[in-house]
Amino acid sequence: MKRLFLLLALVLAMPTMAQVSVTDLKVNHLSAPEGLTDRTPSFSWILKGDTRGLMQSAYEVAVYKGGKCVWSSGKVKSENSLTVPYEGPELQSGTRYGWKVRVWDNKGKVSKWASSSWLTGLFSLEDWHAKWIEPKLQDDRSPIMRKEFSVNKSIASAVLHVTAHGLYEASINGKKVGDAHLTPGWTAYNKRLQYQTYDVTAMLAKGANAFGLELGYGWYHSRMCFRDRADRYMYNIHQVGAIAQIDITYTDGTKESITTDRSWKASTGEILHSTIYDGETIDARKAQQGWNCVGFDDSAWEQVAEASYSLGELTASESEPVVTRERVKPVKYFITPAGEKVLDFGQNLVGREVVKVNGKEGQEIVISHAEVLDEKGNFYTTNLRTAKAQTRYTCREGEQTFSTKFSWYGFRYLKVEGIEGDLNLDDFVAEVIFSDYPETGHFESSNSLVNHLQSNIKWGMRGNFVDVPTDCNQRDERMGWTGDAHVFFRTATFMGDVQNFFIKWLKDLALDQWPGGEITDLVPCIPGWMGAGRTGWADAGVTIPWQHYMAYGDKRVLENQYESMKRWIDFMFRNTQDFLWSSGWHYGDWLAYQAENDFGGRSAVTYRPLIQQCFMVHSAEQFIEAAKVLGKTRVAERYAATVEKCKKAFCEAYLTPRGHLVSSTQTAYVLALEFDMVPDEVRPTIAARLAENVREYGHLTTGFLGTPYLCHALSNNGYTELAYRILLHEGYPGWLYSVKMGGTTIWELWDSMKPDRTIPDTGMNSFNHYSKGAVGDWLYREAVGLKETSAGYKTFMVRPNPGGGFKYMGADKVTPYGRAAAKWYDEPGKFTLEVEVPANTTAEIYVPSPSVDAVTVDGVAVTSVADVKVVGKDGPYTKYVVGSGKYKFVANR
Ligand code: RAM
Repeated sequence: MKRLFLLLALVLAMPTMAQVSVTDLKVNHLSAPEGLTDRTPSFSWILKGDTRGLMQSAYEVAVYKGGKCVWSSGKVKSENSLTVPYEGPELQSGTRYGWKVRVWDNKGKVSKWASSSWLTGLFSLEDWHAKWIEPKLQDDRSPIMRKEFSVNKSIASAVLHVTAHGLYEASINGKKVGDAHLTPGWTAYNKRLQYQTYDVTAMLAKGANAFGLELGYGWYHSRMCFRDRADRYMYNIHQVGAIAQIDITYTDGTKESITTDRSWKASTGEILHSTIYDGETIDARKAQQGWNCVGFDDSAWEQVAEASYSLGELTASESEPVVTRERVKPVKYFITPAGEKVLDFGQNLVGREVVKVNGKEGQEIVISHAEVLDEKGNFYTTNLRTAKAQTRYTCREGEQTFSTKFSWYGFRYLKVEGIEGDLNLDDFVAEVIFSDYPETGHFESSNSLVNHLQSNIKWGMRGNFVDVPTDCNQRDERMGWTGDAHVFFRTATFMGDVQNFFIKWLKDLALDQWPGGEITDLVPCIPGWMGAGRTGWADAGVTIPWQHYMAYGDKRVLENQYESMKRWIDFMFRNTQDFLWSSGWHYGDWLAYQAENDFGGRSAVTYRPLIQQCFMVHSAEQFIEAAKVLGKTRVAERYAATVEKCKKAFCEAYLTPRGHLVSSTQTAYVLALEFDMVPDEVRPTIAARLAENVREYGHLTTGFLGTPYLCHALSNNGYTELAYRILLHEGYPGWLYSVKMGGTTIWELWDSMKPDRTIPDTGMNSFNHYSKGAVGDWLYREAVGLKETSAGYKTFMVRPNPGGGFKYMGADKVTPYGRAAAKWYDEPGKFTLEVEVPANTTAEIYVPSPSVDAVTVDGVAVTSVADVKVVGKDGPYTKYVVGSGKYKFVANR
């Protein structure tokens, strides 16, 4: 009986004892990507298992083509699970490769194989057999183009490669290919254009097939940039057009390509006009039903023209596409005092509405978009500036559903004209679109206002990560401002796996960089935009690659960006005089606190050359770290010597003997502290000046450049309570002001809306601008205290900074090694810290407690837990080192 019991216990325990397993297989950080043209792609995976202290000791990777192994790494003794390069024979175009991996843990146990695949793009220009085709356009209508072809043998695989000058939607036999929007995405179009690759094997039929392409104007052909430019051909290079080919491999081994060429026919459909700022005009009566299906009569259609553009601009896309990620229902319908019919979605979002209507032939419906209502409760669009942001739809007879295809909007409210009677909430839904990066981070606390702030940060990120990082996504701007991306990037890396999103963008940044090394204000840069080399904006080109490496642990981003980083540092160094950089025009601490009347001299203006010097040093120091990682020690030493001289020059120029900075602003003190500009012995004085300033104002005064570092500078220098005071300030200026005012995203101005709900018409006022959401980084990495100590969170720490009256606070993040989490509870007499450490990593845990004797783990004295290494006292903390697993530390106080 006893033996039976034992056996049963053993069987029940099996799943948990079950070994280490491997999940989340990725190639170049993407799950089963289609269209990679990296000849040495890199493999990564995540280890899972229940045992504490689980590490990988070895791995084996094998790559297959058509069931045959083309490369095996053999068993490699290594902890590397992030960046294992393919080292097999040359990869072939348009081919699906399978791959599998197994790992050995630190006890020698081996996992089962886990497998995945990827599909290659076109490695060489000769692989392109298609021709660029262009419809002959008379007006603004969106062209539709089609071709039928027949398939007579059985298909082994069919792969579509496609792109457009403008935007495209491809379809086969009446069905849209893939679920992406706004393809081919936005790049520095005058230098490179992405194409996408899709596995369309399952979409083709034996016999006749129809291949359709619908084109929109998109970034390529819309007016872009807030100067009211009429020229539609923004990039002014080519007409709207497309190039596409379906490469078919038959089961008998023969191949055929169905390509765009002169044999295609073109017409126009229901989209009469579609641009980024102004929206879409659709006439359902003009729709040509079944145009992309077999058997459609296209005899009245025109033949397309062929264009012989160089194919050199084509590049495989490597980031996640923009897709519909959420659907939001309206929460309220009401009529404004001005008599407008308005729907409220309860959330400021970026996307488009889908509308169901029982229409009369010729009935015109106009839908306008707004982020806010004015102080009287009326629909407010002044802040959209010249952007019309309207869907104009003309109905056919009967039930119909419509939405835009090539335009999208930033809105919380819709104004609906042209529908009689009351609106029915069920007839409307908003599709939220943004890039398909995995959302990896969460934060929660005992303070509901701060939780709301976190939600606003998340929605601000969603709304502005639409293929490129934009400043805003509603007015006539929506551009890739480098400064905004720079200051928000660290927060973004916690919230999402935005590796590929930024790998793509950084390539454009380097391509748009000026010959002298200046990085442009906008990436992709708008043709004719002359701004470049501005401090805090151009630094995106150094800070983002460096922080990218620290967040995700793949040094290829540093290899790719190294020259670009160096050129920007060289530009600044070259322009110094006696090691001080003060030339050029700069945005400075953009949108810092301004007092309404400044008789008291309270506006926070920071001397711009002082800011320049700080960012120059900070960028140079990150560049030096990058050079070290890449083994360029001589370069690192040389630049370090210059940096020291720049710091000395900073102190001589801007620091008074009694520890004032020439600009006595929060931003000046914050940058001096966080960028390590002053000697150690001066730090306490500078920190005290900062604290004094914060107390005197009772709130923050920082703009774009000081804000991301403000709370860090306080909590890193012994003023954690002041950091919380600033965070929790509910009036203007502060993060919770907009929360209290009902904001559901981050605002561009600290007072985008006044307390009486009037909206200042400053000519620049967005309600969805993520930059000030940069405080998220402080919440996750300092307040909760979950912070990497080496690249990619291979090692990290949990060092909480409790305070501010919070009863609990927690954050979790899927790191490249798996989920890491920390949550603290601050109760009278007791501090609890729950942590989760993923396999193949180790963490340093800091518990606020006077001695290790007061600390338990999972209910037993910490000193008696074998899995926890006690390091000892460290300031107000006691410190421990742990391997993977879940732990609950309790400090009795
Ligand atoms: C405005 C926006 C943007 C900022 C630039 C300098 O257009 O506020 O976010 O980066 O100015």
